[in-house]
Amino acid sequence: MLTVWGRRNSINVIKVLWGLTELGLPCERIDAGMAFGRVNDPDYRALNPNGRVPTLVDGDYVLWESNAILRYLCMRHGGAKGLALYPADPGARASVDRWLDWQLSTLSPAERGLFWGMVRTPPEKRDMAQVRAAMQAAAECWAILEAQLARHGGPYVEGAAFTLADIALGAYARRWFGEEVRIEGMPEFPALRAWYERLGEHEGFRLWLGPRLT
Ligand SMILES: N[C@@H](CCC(=O)N[C@@H](CS)C(=O)NCC(=O)O)C(=O)O
Repeated sequence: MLTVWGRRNSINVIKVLWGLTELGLPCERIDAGMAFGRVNDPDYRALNPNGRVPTLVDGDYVLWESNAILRYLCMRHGGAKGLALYPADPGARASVDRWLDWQLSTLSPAERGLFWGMVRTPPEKRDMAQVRAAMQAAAECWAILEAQLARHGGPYVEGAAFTLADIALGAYARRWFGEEVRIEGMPEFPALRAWYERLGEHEGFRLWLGPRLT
């Protein structure tokens, strides 16, 4: 049995849960992080020295870093579905990897202040100048994906096939297009929006990203 440690409102946990749903893999989930605590307990730190979520436990094997977990699930347990999500061809695989790396290194730090400012900060404490700056930074990132989608016509990030790139970026797109985070001046991205709406066809998206963001 696979075990995922992590609260279900964490974007990095959600990516993993969506991946598991795509692959049809059952898991046990244990709440941890923020209000649930646990992440500073010695037994949890032994699993994940960062004290972050998610952590995957697969028998004796333990793994942290959500995108690494997604890759592992595809390679270890995914079979043909795993190869569709994370293709074997080196060029196709590296193209998916670059979006996973880009999500971690570029998109996530850029949009963090928008999500935290609008969803996890009470209105009276919001610094709207910071929120707007984060919105601009996130918009610059989304413009890159808009251009990619417009150039090849979709339907997915890497073209014809739905891959891990759609999961990792789709979870963040939920934070961009969601009503919880809408502020004035957000640019329209038509190709991005069409892709985002297509993600709603996926059960994993509906299950894990359908509920209100918290
Ligand atoms: N790069 C890591 C980031 C992990 C991370 O920062 N997770 C956040 C939740 S999205 C966390 O653990 N926050 C502290 C907490 O929940 O207590 C990954 O992708 O797994």
